[in-house]
Amino acid sequence: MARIIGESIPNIPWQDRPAGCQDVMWRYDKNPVIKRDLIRVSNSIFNSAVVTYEGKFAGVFRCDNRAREMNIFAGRSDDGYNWVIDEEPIEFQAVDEAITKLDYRYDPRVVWIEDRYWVSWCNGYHGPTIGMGYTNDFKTFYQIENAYLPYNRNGVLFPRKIGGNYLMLSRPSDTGHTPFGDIFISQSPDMIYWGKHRFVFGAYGDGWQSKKVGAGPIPIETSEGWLMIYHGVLNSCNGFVYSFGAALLDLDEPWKVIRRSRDYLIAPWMNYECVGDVPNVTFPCAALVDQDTGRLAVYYGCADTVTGLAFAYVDDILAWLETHSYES
Ligand code: BMA
Repeated sequence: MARIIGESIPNIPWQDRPAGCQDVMWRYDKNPVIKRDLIRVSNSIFNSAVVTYEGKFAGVFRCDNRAREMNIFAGRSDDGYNWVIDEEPIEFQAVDEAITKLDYRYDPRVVWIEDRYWVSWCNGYHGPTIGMGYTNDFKTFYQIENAYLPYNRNGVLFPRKIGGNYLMLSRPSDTGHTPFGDIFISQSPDMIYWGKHRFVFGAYGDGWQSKKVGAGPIPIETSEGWLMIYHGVLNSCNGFVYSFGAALLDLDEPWKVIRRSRDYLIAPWMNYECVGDVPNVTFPCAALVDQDTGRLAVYYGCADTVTGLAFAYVDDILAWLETHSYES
């Protein structure tokens, strides 16, 4: 069994693999776990980030409102299934109002590093770039400088420094729906100045990840390498189709790819993934991992409308990568 370097989450949301299911990852049988109208103002609640907080759970949620404005909201849960999400979006305290001026915010990720929860998201600043902030209590949030020049999306931090620097995956982008997209990694000594940009991997083949790829949840540290769950996009005759798979990155030099899945783990199959504001989208932004049992719970946006939950064992994904990778 691979060793997982993370936290013990005995109360992780979990259902055993259904009888007869041969898939590496399976869905929560009561999906969607978060419905589109959980709060009064929401049109949709989807690509969202969940972490452990004081023995329970908290998160930052993408809620588009009924004017279809994209923003991020804080929420809390005792069990990871039932959520209370604030009715008002996060209001960031900032060093400079030029930074907090709101165009839009979406697709948050959250990670505990050292002494605080860091939040990254796609931030509208003369086009999409990576917004950065932090909180300790999911009540007061502070915003710092954007990580990059526009245009960029899917900024995903590693949960610890590597080689003395913070590391972040991202996906250089454009102003629109981006018909391309490869994953890069950047380093920073202080979460403000980002450099040493390296290519990790790009769109590949003719299938589910042939148009573009982007990082998903915070990478999971294991004795075998960083387990990274990422989304891939197929450009079908009926538009983009978003699925997700997994890759294994080198522990010390995570721009070096050990394996990268040939098959997807989850693709839009269920009605709530195929029908919604944007059909055929499964878009993971968060994962809880229990280091003691290897249980993994992934939160993913479904059809840009609701949030789903899916389960797997980290060891099963690592074993599956050995037989279902492009490198194998
Ligand atoms: C991407 C992002 C995601 C969204 C996806 C599908 O470019 O905008 O927020 O889920 O498209 O619409």
